Amino acid sequence: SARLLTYAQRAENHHNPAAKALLETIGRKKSNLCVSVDVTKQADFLRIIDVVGPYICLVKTHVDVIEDFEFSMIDRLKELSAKHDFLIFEDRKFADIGNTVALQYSSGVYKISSWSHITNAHPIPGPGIITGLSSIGTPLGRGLILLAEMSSKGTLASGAYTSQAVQMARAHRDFVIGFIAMRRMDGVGAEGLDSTDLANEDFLILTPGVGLDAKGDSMGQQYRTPREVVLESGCDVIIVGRGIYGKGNDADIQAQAERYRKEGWAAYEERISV
Ligand code: 6AU
Repeated sequence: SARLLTYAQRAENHHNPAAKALLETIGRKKSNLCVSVDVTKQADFLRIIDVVGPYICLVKTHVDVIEDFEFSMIDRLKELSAKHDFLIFEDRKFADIGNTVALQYSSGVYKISSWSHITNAHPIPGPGIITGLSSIGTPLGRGLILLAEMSSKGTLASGAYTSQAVQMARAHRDFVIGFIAMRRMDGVGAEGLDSTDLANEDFLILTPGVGLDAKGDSMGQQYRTPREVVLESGCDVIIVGRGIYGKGNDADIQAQAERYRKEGWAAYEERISV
């Protein structure tokens, strides 16, 4: 199973360009850290990314929370992505019919498909959401992450819902590169499927709800440590927001980014060594 392979080995086996590039970047930078930059001003957004850039494989954005958004911010983001060698993940959480999500992905103010290597979607509408997003994203070499589980208390994404999300992804392995999930999805919803085929499948598990200093927030978020997430649950990328950008001045933010990078990488090294 992919759980015991190195990121570099997995990069060689991957055909989706975004998944391949992400796995290569993780190996090259020795970082499985994705920073989520959920701030509301362009200047703060760009400054934080410049500070954490050296320590991350991926920046996760919520562009629709930026109050003073101008499209030139995307050009600056792309420059930082080249300067620091990271990929971009717009956390759009699409959740509509195929035709609508294709428009939301390609058009409007943000034109997400033109700059975001990876985006995500809820499986709730059924496979048409993948077809719609793929019609835009596949020609551009993009990758899609499905939300198979969530980090929040009381989430409805569990049990049969999670299994069916994984089954939807298996039917579109060229474009769906992985999941937002709290654990590996190996074998989930796989009853009756060919075991060698399953052993060769390699979905990336990107996991939010990661924090070293808090257990949660007042609105249902729940945190686990990088060690619990990567070593015990077998996830591939830790997504950290307030645990990094919420920690004060630039020096503090930089120190936190380095701390989470080290913790996430040590947990991975321990995982592949057993
Ligand atoms: O570290 P935090 O709690 O400050 O931020 C976590 C980030 C937020 C959420 O929108 C996002 O991760 N997130 C997601 C994603 C990435 O899809 C899913 C989920 O289940 N929980 C979660 O927190 O930007």
